[in-house]
Amino acid sequence: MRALLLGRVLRRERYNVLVSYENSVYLGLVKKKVWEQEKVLVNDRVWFELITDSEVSVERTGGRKNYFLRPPVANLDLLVYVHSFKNPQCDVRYLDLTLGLATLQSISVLVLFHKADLLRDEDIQPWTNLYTSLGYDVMVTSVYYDLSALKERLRGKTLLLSGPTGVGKSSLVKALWKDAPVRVGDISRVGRGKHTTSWVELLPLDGTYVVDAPGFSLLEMPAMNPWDIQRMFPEIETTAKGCFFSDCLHLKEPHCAVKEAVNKGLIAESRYNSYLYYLDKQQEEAKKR
Ligand SMILES: Nc1nc2c(ncn2[C@@H]2O[C@H](COP(=O)(O)OP(=O)(O)OP(=O)(O)O)[C@@H](O)[C@H]2O)c(=O)[nH]1
Ligand SMILES: [Zn+2]
Repeated sequence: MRALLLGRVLRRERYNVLVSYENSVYLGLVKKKVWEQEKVLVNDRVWFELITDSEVSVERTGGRKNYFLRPPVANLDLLVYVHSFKNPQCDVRYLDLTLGLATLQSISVLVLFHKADLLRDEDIQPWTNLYTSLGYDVMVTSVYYDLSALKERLRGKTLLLSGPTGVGKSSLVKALWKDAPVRVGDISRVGRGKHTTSWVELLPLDGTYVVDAPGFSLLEMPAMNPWDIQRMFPEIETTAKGCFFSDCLHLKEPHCAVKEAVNKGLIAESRYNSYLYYLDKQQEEAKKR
């Protein structure tokens, strides 16, 4: 048996992938069983065998430090979540979900409060204070501001840029890396939604790898239990230790330390509302299963 080589998946389409190994890129044919059982995600390490000069057979995936199925990507160094308060006014729920999902997998997150040119500093400051106090990394950005500190922060990382549609993700990529093959308002992307065949790939941009995943602008909530939802909100999880009932979900239970903390302003109401929203969503999903 020939020895297998270890490569990296740069791009994923239906049943095949592009695999980089040393300085070459190969078309990787994925065995049906491997595709179905292991999925094979963008940025996966994969063990492969050479078939021809340009084709390889992907035999299995290597270990993953983290992964998402939608978009199909693994081994992220950083999740960058872009939020704007105006044009569009985004719901912080999506921000809280992304932070929560990253927390569950111990992925570093960077929050960008973007389009800051449209707002006054004092409108953003309370939000920056909130998320910074929770231990998250926050930067206030605009394509009209100097982005060199952000570019430095991203250097060498493999990252996923997430955020509601229209928040400015493509514009940011274009502003950070002038020769990025990302077109602002690209018409060809329209319609490449959930049900159309599409590919996901890593864009090498000056030492940084950015996942290009059209149609997956926001992460989706996977199947979870109520305790996972609680773990997505570290300040709620910590405070819950003081609840009278050990299985308190912080809804209508008496002597709930979480609700007391919300009333006292120690836990932000917006965070508690996000928690309630995802708990409710989880329970709806659980009923369907
Ligand atoms: N005022 C202002 N407008 C911005 C900024 N960044 C992007 N925009 C504008 O916001 C609009 C949407 O930007 P895109 O980059 O297409 O947004 P996107 O997040 O990639 O959107 P999707 O591809 O739909 O997910 C465009 O009209 C941009 O010119 C900014 O910092 N300030
Ligand atoms: Zn409670």
